[in-house]
Amino acid sequence: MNNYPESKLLEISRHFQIYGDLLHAEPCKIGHINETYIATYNQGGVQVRYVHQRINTHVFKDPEALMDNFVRVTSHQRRKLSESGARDASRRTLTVIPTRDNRSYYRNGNGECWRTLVFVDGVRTFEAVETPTQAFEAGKAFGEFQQLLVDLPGKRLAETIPHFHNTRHRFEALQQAIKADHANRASEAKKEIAFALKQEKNVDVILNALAKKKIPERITHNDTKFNNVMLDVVTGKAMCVVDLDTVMPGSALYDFGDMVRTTTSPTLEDELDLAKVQMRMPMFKSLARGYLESAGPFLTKGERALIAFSGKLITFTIGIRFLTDFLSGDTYFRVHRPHHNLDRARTQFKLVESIEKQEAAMQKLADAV
Ligand code: GN1
Ligand code: MG
Repeated sequence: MNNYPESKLLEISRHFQIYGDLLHAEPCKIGHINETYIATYNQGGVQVRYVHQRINTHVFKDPEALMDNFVRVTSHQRRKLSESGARDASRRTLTVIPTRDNRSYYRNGNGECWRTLVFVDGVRTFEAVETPTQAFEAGKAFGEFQQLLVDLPGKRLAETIPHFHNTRHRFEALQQAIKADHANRASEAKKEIAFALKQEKNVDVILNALAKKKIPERITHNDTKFNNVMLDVVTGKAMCVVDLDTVMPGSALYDFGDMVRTTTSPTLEDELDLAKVQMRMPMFKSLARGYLESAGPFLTKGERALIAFSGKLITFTIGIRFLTDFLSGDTYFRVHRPHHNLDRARTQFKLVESIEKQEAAMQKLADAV
């Protein structure tokens, strides 16, 4: 990551409604897409922190629409939380600090787009789940996130990345990348390519269910990685989910599937030792219990029936995205070593196999919650 010089950050920060002097700022290294800085200000003698984030406009081509979604979603959630008497509403949902001309983000002369958020204190994220309780908390938090949005008023949210979890679209992109072989890497990924192409039978299942209205479109988070849940450092309870750039119309199953991908294996998504990569049933059980505790009341039968399958499908979908990016020369996901995207793809595919072996038992368990 390129560290943004503090002097430039100072210039950016002046455009937001922050009243204080910037003391220092540190980059936050989580995430493959945006650039994030935690900045500390002296505000009337008190140290206050804010989050400055540069939106990756190669990935998010319409920052205006994205920030419109962001503000609508977070304001609605905060209003509902305060009305229900929830304590700590400003730790439970993100708060956008407007610019001095009352916009939700600032675009500088170079076309860079920046937003600023209230820093949520006393919370932390984890890259990998350590206990079943954490899996439970993650499930519950994303279920609540969806639940707070079931009655969002106004027009349909904008699609910040069109076809984001559209597995057919992702599969076609992979086929094209194999054919083009721009970076001359297909020969290094023969096994992974063969595995991916063999999975075509699963590609349209959720898309067809959506198209035939067997499952509903909902407002979903779409990036429900475990490291997007902030857990309270004292109680271990989930406080807030972050990374709201992909909040848009989707399927609840995509959210649940990505939780399965990122909470049930003891490994990180780029683990090299594939023997360690596996779907662990106790984690799945806690995750499903947490999710169904908050999302159960609004999920339909059709959605519930695909709970276990969704874990396999989303893990596969992210896997083919990594593989496509590897074949295309690493243009999308930030990489930190050669073959990084190939390693990530391999890990996802190992997890797909592990889920597939246990899929029937997983579904049975979810049905019994
Ligand atoms: C990206 O940047 P980050 O880590 O929040 C990606 C997700 C992938 C994830 C894989 C906008 O998320 O879709 O699941 O990497 N986000 C976007 O780790 O493409
Ligand atoms: Mg993200």
